[in-house]
Amino acid sequence: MNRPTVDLTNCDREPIHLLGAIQPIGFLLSLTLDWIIARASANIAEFIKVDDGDLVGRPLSEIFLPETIHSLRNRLATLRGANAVDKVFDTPLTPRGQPFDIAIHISSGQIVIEAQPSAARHGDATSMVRSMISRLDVMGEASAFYTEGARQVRALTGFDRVMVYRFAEDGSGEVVAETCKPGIGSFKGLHYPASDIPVQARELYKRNLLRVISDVDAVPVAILPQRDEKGQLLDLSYSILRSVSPIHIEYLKNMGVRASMSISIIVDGELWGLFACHHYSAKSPSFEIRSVCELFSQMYSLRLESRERKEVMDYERRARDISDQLLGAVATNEMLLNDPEWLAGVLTDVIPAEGVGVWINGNYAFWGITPSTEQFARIVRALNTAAATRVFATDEIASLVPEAKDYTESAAGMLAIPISRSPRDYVILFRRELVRSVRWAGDPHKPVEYGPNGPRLTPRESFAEWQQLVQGHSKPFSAPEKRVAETLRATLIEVVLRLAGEASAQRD
Ligand code: BLA
Repeated sequence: MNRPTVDLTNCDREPIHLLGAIQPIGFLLSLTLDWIIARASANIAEFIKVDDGDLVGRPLSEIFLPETIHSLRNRLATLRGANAVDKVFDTPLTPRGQPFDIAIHISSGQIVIEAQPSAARHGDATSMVRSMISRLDVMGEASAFYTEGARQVRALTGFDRVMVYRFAEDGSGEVVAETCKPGIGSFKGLHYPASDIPVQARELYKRNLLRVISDVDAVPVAILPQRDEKGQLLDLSYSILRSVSPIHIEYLKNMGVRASMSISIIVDGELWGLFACHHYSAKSPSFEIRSVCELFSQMYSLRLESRERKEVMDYERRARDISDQLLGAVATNEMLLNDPEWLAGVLTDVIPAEGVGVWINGNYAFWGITPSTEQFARIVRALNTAAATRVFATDEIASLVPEAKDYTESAAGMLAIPISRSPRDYVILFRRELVRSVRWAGDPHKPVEYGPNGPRLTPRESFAEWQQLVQGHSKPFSAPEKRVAETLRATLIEVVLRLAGEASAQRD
């Protein structure tokens, strides 16, 4: 089996967990389940004294101290599940050898041991995380909560830049918070296309919460033999030292970044985002710091999850209040058409939009930035033929009305609420094209040079790529927004019925 050639068009297919190499900051051994060495990274002699000759096929007990093997066996016995990794700190591996930090896990039916020379310990991980977390609990606004998370990670790790990178539903992302050393420019507010962190990487990051790239200039070290007798490569999904995709290395190089680390933020079982860290010289956080980061991120994710639940509840409560306001206002507003500004104010309070159009019995009224009357009429006709009896939302009106691609500066997306039983009357919320509402922040680092994969792998180019991808699209209407719109539809139908009732009573 040959490895597929990876280029910028098929990044999703690069098997990043099967690259067969580690970073040179430590070494790796894989063992059969009876502790016979099956594979070793080619750099092992740089770390421990081994006799000449091949290690493969020899019992680990010929090399490691018996007490070290004993504590590793204990760790293995208490590992929770196949996907767990345990660590032992500050332990010598060989007689009179230096102490190592060691990680142990099971993969592809083998025991995987990774070791890195010990670093100075910081203290008790749990109490460190507790004090980091306590500072988060006083953060009110979401943006303050994100920034404080980034600050805590930076204080712990000392990376030059720490960002909170948040994924959108389509896999693209935005830097929503950032803290960095002065004078290195800002990425805050920038958006990037989904392909910058391809699908298989996002999947892996849901399972394995942290990865470090210590030095983009370091030469990866092969794990030998690459394949076992069944022809299998060692699955490095849970490896601590895994060497990473050369395409991503080039991306970092073009950014001028020398070392990077990212930690997954998981909300409701999905990859919500990452703490993304950059350093402008080589950097290799210790196993202990990595563990604290992972634990912090898990606690942070739980806090975020409950904040987001509360936000949805608050949002739905506000939507109910708005429904009540609409119903209550009928007595004073004879016709919705007479005061579109009031109606828009009420609606956009819960579903942000730049413009609102109301269409009742062939009469219409507008507020904000909307298509023209003729364009609006054609949208309504298209909606009628689409038999919209429920709320209809799209981030690309042109998918329904092709001419809409010519007026994305006034409306690129819409949410249409049918407000009469026959689908003829509507309240429509309009959103402008997304790229127009996004800020191009700061002046990101100039790329140092372009590598073999060309200029696409730079932050500025990926912002341009993202701009192209979202051209003609608005910010999509979210699932909670669509749910709220359904509630408002029921209310508006009732309002319209009442208005019709009042009108006919006045005529009688
Ligand atoms: C991985 N891409 C990543 C990672 C990040 C980014 C954070 C995780 C690895 C890490 O911690 O460094 C992207 N980094 C960003 C973004 C910002 C940032 C958006 O700082 C914004 C400020 N990358 C590309 C293209 C491809 C690609 C075009 O730009 C593929 C053709 C691939 N990115 C790619 C791959 C990985 C990756 C394969 C996985 C690396 C690995 O874990 O092995």
